Amino acid sequence: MKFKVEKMMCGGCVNNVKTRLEALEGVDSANVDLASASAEVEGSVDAQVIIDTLNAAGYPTSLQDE
Ligand SMILES: [Cu+2]
Repeated sequence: MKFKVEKMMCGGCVNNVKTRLEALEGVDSANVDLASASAEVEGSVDAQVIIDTLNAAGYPTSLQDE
């Protein structure tokens, strides 16, 4: 699944988002990219869980069409 993740400003934000995603149950891997403001998540987690988690962390997130 690919997500648009807004308000990431630096490498610290990227690491923060990546750590939060990989802490979620069902997430196998998360690749977060600052330049394209996106996150690619592999696993069996529900997209809404990702969106809620990152929104709560201060990064407005939405599912991106393939
Ligand atoms: Cu930052």
